[in-house]
Amino acid sequence: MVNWKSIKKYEDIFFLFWEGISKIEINRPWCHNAFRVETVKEMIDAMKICKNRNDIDVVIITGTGDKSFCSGGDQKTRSYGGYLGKDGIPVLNILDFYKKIREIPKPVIAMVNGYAIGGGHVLHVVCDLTIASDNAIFGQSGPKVGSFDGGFGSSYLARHIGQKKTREMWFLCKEYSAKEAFNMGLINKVVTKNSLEKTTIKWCKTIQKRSPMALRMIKRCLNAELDGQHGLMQLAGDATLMFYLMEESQEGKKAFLEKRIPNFKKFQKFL
Ligand code: S0N
Repeated sequence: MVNWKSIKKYEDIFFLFWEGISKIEINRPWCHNAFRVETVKEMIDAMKICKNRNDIDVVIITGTGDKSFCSGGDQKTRSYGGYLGKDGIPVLNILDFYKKIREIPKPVIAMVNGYAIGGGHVLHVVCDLTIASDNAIFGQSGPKVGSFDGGFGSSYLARHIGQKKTREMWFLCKEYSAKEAFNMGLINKVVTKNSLEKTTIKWCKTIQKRSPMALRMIKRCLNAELDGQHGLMQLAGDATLMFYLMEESQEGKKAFLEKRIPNFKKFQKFL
């Protein structure tokens, strides 16, 4: 029995927690869980909390209801130069949220419960794993509504399903069933609508038995290949973290503070 408890109240999202698992749920079902500027700001804030809290092991992203995961940017708030927030400044802040998903050193699972369209499709692509219900529908709609995502939404997508299929998806704006998505390697698993959350929780529970540091490092290494210097910086940051945990690193700091020459000779040089 899963007993979700609210971590923090927001206007556009639910942010929930249960036994080391957090769930960020877009709650705008009247527009198929399209995100507006405020929705994205809230998701970024929630993701920061997920990163900082030691008792959160894994993050689920989903949408309210059983019709939609997310239908991308709210076209009703789109203006000249981006999406308009309450401050009236046009932005495309969803890109910052995609970066947060890549950067958090914990697994992020997209639990796709219906339409994953446009920026909503990119949202699941960027997540580490995707589990979908059998009524889920996947597609890119940019060229239909006058937009495109040349970042993760295309280059990373092509790493999953190949260049030809990615071009087909973008050029034709076709929609694909969960079964088709699974067969093209776009998602990890398809389950019935009723068992979607149960299966996702089961995957989370399995992940929770694994070494957090090993998961962190493997995520960083997989990202580094595509993320260039930024990916290397993140990987190097974690290598530094691991070095800080070693006695050899501690010796350097201690010697400096004790105003003596560090004795690095005593440490084994591994082959
Ligand atoms: C999801 C679809 C396929 C569902 O179709 P269905 O079942 O026929 O329902 P509808 O009657 O169409 O929808 C019901 C109500 O929901 C509203 N609605 C649906 N989607 C949106 C949306 N994205 N924004 C605002 N409203 C939405 C409908 O308008 C309707 O409301 P009412 O009843 O009041 O008329 C179908 O709805 C669909 O195709 N939706 C649009 C999907 C889409 O094109 N999304 C946007 C794609 N672009 C992005 O997401 C850009 C993302 C982004 O920010 C970005 C990121 C990186 C680089 C570039 C960009 C960029 O902006 O360009």
